[in-house]
Amino acid sequence: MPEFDEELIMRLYKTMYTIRSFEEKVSEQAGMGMIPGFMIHLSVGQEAVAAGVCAALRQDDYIVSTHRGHGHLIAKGASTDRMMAELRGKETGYCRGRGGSMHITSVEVGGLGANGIVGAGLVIAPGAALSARLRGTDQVAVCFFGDGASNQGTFHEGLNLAATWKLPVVFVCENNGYGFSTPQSSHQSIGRISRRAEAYDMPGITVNGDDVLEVYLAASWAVERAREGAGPTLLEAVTRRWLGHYVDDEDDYRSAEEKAEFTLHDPIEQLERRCIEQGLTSTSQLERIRSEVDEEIERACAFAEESEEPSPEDDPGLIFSGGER
Ligand SMILES: Cc1ncc(C[n+]2csc(CCOP(=O)(O)OP(=O)(O)O)c2C)c(N)n1
Ligand SMILES: [Mg+2]
Repeated sequence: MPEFDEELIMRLYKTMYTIRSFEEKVSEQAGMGMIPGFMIHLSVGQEAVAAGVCAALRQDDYIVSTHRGHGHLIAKGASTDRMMAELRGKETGYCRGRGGSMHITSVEVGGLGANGIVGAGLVIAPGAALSARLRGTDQVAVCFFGDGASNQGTFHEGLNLAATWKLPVVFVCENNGYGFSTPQSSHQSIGRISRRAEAYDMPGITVNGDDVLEVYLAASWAVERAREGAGPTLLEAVTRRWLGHYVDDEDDYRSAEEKAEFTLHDPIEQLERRCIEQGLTSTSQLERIRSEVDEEIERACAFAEESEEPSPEDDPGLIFSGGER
């Protein structure tokens, strides 16, 4: 069982705070019309899931993300400057400005893509895991998906195949209680999605997705199990999406009282309190991490701002069609 040493806790804290700081900046810039498109999905409030799960992974392990994927990629080690450039549609972005928020990825850190198709990753991750087995490596593939996605056919296909072939996959359900505006109680008859694991004879675990240490412990167990060849796990992390479904969503389907509750469960503040109470760190050390991260995000914004727009002559559509449209 992994130990919670100070280095690990500070790393988890820094990752969560980087995701928060990055996305708050994205929200601000989207509001100013600086980010092309309106389909920008933020994960503010859900940072502990990405941070806790990815801390249990190696650089060469895979993650398959969702439409709400900035946090997953940051937690897996992507650089915030190239991410910010991608969101701004610049040539220096991870996908040379062609992917944007919903299709961003970095293969170098094991990212197999964000995806606009809800539930698509549930069949991509078993494929990545199968490739690892066929190549004789011990890589693991993590699939992030939402509560809404757990009703897609791909959920059942992906879990069934992964369990039957004992593939090294960890299925991580970020249960934020909503599929867009539909509350979980209106889109499925069960409360705990992890119970569905029973149907595929794999372990199903539900954790408090606001508690990064709990997420990390459960993910470490599932990743180790997958790596040793014991097969997949369904890990459900119960969490909260603080903001609208996407940046322009008015979010009028949730009451003011419900929204006010969210911040009481802030995963970053919870870890801060725990660290101070247990004497693991000092307030000034945490402040130092936050100001370093804020500076990093400012540099990322400047990098994106100064980067070139993609050139029309270099349009991949033109290249693939030999210059003809
Ligand atoms: C196959 C498919 N169906 C519907 C949509 C429209 N859509 C986009 S996000 C979303 C809700 C997804 O909910 P969930 O899986 O819980 O993820 P969350 O947004 O809560 O992170 C829907 C229905 C889509 N993009 N793809
Ligand atoms: Mg959801």
